[in-house]
Amino acid sequence: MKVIYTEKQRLHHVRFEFLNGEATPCFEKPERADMVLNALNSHGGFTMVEPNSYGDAPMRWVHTDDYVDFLASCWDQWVEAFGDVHDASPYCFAPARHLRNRIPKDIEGRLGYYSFDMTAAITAGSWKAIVAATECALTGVDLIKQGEHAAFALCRPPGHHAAPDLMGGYCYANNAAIAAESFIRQGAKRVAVLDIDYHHGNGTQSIFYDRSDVLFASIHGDPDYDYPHYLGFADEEGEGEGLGFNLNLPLPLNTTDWSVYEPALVTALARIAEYQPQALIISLGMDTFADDPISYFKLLRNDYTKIGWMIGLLNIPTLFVFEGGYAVDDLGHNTVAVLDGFNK
Ligand code: Q9C
Ligand code: ZN
Repeated sequence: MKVIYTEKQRLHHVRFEFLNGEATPCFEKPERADMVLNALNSHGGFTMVEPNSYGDAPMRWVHTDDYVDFLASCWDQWVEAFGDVHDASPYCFAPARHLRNRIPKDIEGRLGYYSFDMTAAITAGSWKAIVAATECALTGVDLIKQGEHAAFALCRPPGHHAAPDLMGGYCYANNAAIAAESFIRQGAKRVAVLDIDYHHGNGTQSIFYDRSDVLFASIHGDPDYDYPHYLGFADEEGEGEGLGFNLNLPLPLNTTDWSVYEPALVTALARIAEYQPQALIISLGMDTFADDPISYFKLLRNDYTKIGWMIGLLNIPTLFVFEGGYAVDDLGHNTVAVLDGFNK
């Protein structure tokens, strides 16, 4: 299987995030990709390829122009205002109730306008890495269009929390959504996105909520008790044309081991099989692992082999797009287990 990765993604490295009120080194860090690369190389059977160049035009398929322009210019505006000592981080938010939904002129106002939380700061190299991550996903689509049955886009930063004009949850550009849209623009009538990150893929859901040509299915920790808190409930089924094409399967924290996870996966895969997509995108978050430091499911290494195997049984051209996963010691081997299971 081909793996698309570029070192340019290392340029994005946020220093701190707030966890339980404390400034903590950011969990989403370049070493995550290193661990996956190491495991892929020591396992063998994977070929690393560099992404093609696509620029930021594909980002504008699913994100608004003003948001993409903001991402591209944010760091320079921040440096002009405050220097380059600290990461550009919002503290005040437009989506809050009782406030006006208008785009302010100053950088702090704009950061808050385009953010829904404080976990997506911007650093000097972020923009280049954000573009590079989308290019990894887009290259994966094109490899599949050229005849590969599957590919793995090792994207950083991740993307599934990024909505049309909002960053958050370590995500800026929605790599999986851009890949889905690329399949559609190259002629696919139906594309499915299966999101198995521990956190609900609120951004992907929002992007495709009123569309029937992209089915979104997500298995995740119950948002009544965990991030992203305000989306991802079972009664969100799509709207308009998209009604019936959004499937959320929230599961309980702490008690979700394989015995609870497997039936949800069977439900999601059955819905995807019924939909008969021409391409499948897996938002591959590995934070469902028992030892993940910020998540509460109890999946184990061999469960990942079963997940990959079950996805492979659908026999649909499949692009894996890397999302979350923060237990760095096991992250690489767990990721390889999914891909290995898929290949069995
Ligand atoms: N106490 C991804 O996995 N912080 N983003 C949660 C819960 C934000 C996760 C803290 C988690 C974002 C791509
Ligand atoms: Zn996650």
